[in-house]
Amino acid sequence: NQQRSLLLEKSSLFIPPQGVKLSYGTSGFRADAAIMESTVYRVGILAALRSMKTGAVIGLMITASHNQVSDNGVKIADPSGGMLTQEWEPFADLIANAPHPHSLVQLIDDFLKKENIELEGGKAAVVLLGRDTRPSGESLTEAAKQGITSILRSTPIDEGILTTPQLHWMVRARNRGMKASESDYFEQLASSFRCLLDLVPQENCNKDINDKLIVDGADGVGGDKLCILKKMFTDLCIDVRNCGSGVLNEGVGADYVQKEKVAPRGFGPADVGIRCASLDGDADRLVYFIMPSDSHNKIELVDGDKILSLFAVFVKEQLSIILKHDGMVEDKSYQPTLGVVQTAYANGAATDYVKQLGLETAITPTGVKFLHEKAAEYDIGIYFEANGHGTILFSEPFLGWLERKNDEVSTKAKGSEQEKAVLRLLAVSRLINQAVGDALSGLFLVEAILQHKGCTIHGWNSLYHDLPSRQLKVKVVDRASIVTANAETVVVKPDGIQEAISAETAKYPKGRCFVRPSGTEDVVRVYAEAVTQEAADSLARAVAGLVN
Ligand code: NG1
Ligand code: ZN
Repeated sequence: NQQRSLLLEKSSLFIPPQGVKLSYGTSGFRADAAIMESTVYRVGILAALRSMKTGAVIGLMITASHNQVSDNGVKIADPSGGMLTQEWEPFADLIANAPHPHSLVQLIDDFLKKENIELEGGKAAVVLLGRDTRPSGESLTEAAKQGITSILRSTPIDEGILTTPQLHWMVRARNRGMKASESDYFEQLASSFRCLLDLVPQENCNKDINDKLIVDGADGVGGDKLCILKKMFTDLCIDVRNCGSGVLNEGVGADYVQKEKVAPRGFGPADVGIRCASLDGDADRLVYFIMPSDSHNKIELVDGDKILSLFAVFVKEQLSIILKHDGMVEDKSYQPTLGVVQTAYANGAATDYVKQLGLETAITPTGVKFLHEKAAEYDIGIYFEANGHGTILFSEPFLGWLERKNDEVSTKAKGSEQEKAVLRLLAVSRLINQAVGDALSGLFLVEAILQHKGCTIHGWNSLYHDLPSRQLKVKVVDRASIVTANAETVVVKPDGIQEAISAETAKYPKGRCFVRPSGTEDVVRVYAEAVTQEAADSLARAVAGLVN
């Protein structure tokens, strides 16, 4: 039939290189850009099928985030704006690795039957495409379009260069019938940020929390977008560096800053003590840092755990103001749940801190999809990876309750603290990306909260003190031979390794250590924590020796 011959014809132009086997990891497919074309083409097909199956707009993002500039990757955004459902990941692996057009077409045929997807009669497919600034992005976008148009009645819409979270946001907004262009995104961020600034308590309005913020754009897409946002405010002092004139992610970016704990390129002694932040290559991660005066470029890292803690304190405060109306009586009619979700990479001190705030905490395996899913179980779910990927999710019932509260207080208690708290949380729900972690919206929320509290980065950083930690990467022959359990905190295969790790860890007071295969790089990651930096380093090295 027509569909079959279209697929055969087009896919014969995208034959996968021999001997390459890719898998849809924690963030889609990633590899050297030179071997990605056929994969991206096939993910284009998958995106079109996913759109038909769900009857909704699907997103396809071409990025390799914090990887080196010569790599590229591709991932799918589901109708909600979240990651592709895990149920389709095996199909993604199958078609990406199908050796020739006939096997590809057969796999697709079988899948269509299994999933009951009608290519004719159902809704036409729409796929939004975005890409980061990698030079390979343009031709890979072409391959994706070819994939999408290999399925009859499927339309690609090329949104050009975007941050990953922008694309996810657009998919979510479109599927909810909301305004969904890039300028709508900027407008929503700007207006909700402005709303939070207007609600800063009087006593903190003119407090000098350190007038300036310096942002490392990783020489990627985030810096450019931040420059656009920044222009929407006259009174914001943001100095954006590493905006694309240097090599993407080379000695710059949130991943580098967080893992190496050193300042990015372009930062020097003149920046000592100033509030600094770093985005990653596709702007879905954000960390802050301070350049101390006493060392070369060793920084004080204010990581995703600290961002999470700042958000948690603020949200908890505002929520309790709302629940305490008429003086001290708590509103017992509705008790929203507030939870914090982290991974094993969260610093032990951070987890202790949020527990001590009285918040429920949960640990999931690495990968946004796991954190996001868990956070969505709460009315307000705050999740962050230590590396700076995270957001705050608000449930629909909670937002409905907040809107009703807003109506109530705007007549009965105009100008009250309660009304302000309601307006603040509503603004947060509009500012912070509801689809996925977003460095830009996260940055504006951090800035708003610091203003609100009249708090400097130093004050924020001393919410708690990180336990010294070390992360190492180990090259192994086959990283898949390491199998973990309990949110990746124990190794169950190969036999004996966990016993050896535990024995090593026991030698260190307050020691904590785990290993897991990376989902984005061909390495095994080792994480160690202990009471001194020397101890954490030595534990990490010893355990790296065990897996090698
Ligand atoms: P892998 O390579 O699976 O460790 C890394 C990050 C994840 C996540 C993904 C996606 C660490 C230790 N791991 O995954 O948290 O952000 O990249 O970008 O930072
Ligand atoms: Zn990223």
